[in-house]
Amino acid sequence: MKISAFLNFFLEILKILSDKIIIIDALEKTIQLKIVYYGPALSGKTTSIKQLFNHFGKQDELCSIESTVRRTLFFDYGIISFQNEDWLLKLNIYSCTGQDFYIVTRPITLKGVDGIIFVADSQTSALDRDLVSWNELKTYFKENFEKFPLVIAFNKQDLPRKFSSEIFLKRIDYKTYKNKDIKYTIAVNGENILSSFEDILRLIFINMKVKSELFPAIQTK
Ligand SMILES: Nc1nc2c(ncn2[C@@H]2O[C@H](COP(=O)(O)OP(=O)(O)OP(=O)(O)O)[C@@H](O)[C@H]2O)c(=O)[nH]1
Ligand SMILES: [Mg+2]
Repeated sequence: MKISAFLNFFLEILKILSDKIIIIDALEKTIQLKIVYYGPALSGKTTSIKQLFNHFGKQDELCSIESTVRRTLFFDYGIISFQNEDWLLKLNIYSCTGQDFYIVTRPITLKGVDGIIFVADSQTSALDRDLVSWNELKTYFKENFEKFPLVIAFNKQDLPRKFSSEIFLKRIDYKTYKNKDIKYTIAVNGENILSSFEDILRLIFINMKVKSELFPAIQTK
């Protein structure tokens, strides 16, 4: 999808929601969102973010704190902004490190998150690690996780030995969740990276719309 089509998508949403949702700073005319790529070690979180920033020509603005062997130490971080004549949409994008050695950084990175892309490694050998990572993520949310906006990206679809996504979905009892979606990605060549990103934004906005309808008194700042 071209950037213009992508932008139009947001401008449409902004038109619908700009006077309804709570994180809008009406004075500054800015909407800020935080999106985190989460998942087990080496599942492709950093690669996915890099592809996303490449797509928008922002590769120089992505800050990755990596070890000498290119593993994420704390997180990757960057901002993608969209401006129309009235509003600035600022998307703060992070990845958590998948290495357990740095586990303390994960809940910190998740603080104030609006939506998550859970990057699962689809290799058969990684299924258990995906499940452990999912269960850990759940513990950071307590009861809100069920309805929290989240896209599961089954990454590394180019590799031959993959588990069926059905197995993973059954093990996590996917059908009990709301505001969730599923994508199949190949981060190394960018396949479905943008559509996963659009999807999480869509889920975030749906979630906010619901919230604003539920709590009309606190809609605006
Ligand atoms: N074949 C294949 N390899 C991938 C894909 N996505 C990522 N990789 C490779 O998997 C390895 C790990 O990718 P990263 O993006 O660094 O993974 P990560 O999830 O950020 O890893 P940590 O930050 O250490 O948790 C790298 O060698 C990538 O090139 C994919 O879709 N297909
Ligand atoms: Mg990484």
